[in-house]
Amino acid sequence: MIDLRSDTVTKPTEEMRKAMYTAEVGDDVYGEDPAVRKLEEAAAAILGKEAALFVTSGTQGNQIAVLTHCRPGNEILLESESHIFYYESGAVAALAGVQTRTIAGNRGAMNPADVKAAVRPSDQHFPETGLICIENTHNRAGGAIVSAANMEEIYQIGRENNIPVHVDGARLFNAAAAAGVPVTDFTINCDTVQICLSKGLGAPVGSIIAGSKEFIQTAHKWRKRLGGGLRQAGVIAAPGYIALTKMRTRLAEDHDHAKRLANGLNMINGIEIINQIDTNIVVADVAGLNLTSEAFVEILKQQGILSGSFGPTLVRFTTHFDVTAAEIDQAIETVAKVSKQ
Ligand code: TLP
Repeated sequence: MIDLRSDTVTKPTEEMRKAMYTAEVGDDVYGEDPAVRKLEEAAAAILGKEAALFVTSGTQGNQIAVLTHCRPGNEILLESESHIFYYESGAVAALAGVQTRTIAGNRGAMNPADVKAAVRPSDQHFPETGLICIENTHNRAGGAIVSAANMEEIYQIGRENNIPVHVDGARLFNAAAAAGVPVTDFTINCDTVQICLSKGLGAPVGSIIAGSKEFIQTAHKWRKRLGGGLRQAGVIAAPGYIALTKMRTRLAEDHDHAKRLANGLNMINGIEIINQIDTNIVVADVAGLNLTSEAFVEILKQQGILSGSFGPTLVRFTTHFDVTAAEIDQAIETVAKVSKQ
């Protein structure tokens, strides 16, 4: 099987598995796990924030951020197809008791003028705008990079109105690698950030949230409330540390593979690649084959290629370190074959 469903499917490397085995551990709820501390300190330094917290998943990290920044009855501003809005099971409503106000973006980037216009004036009728969320790279926009300049303008609006800005940076290191800049070029333009260790970086589990010391202190409490206070968590933090410190530099390879895949698929009659390939996500429209995405995904699966339905006729392919260039070519050949039938 060539698994292009997501970059979440990677298996831990040999080095990660060894690190799990040898990790020095303690009870992290007491703050006594050396491997967790090492990961959190490294993450805070790399992300340019005062402090960081190891959390179980990207979803948990985003939710802790919303819970920490907001009060029930607040309104949060976020892009119309952002993960927090689209893919987190309505958690912001169910857990934080906030309402969402979505802003349609261009390739995942919200227009700062739209964000400014959506900020609520002080009036007893209105909810208070409690948070602005930016997603970078933007998943449903096909791994599009939101520019640091766009983030800076939105962050400025946040500061002028006393509204914090959170970045869902599940794939922020992909953005940094593709733009050829340090990740701090992005994180300087937000109060808090969530990054996933278990996507392109290849760790088996875990995310990091980072921000001010004060934010992380409150976030600790929310993590505990959500059942995310883990004990000898060093066994999962240790591979996370390797992911964070050693896997960032190879993300460019995934981006090259995505371009190779997109170019190959685009040559096939009936398939149209609809996104600009900034990073590791390729979105194909299969309407020209007179198939639904679900039917197409199923046919491909029978031929040993896994992909994901991304809309009625849209199919997502995501590259990652467990897929080689030869397998990308094999995937293109297979799609060409099934498209002729
Ligand atoms: N995205 C997953 C699915 O949930 C769609 C994927 O396969 O792409 N933010 C962004 C931008 C994400 O893409 C994801 C995961 C998350 C947050 C949540 O991370 P996890 O899965 O660790 O909760």
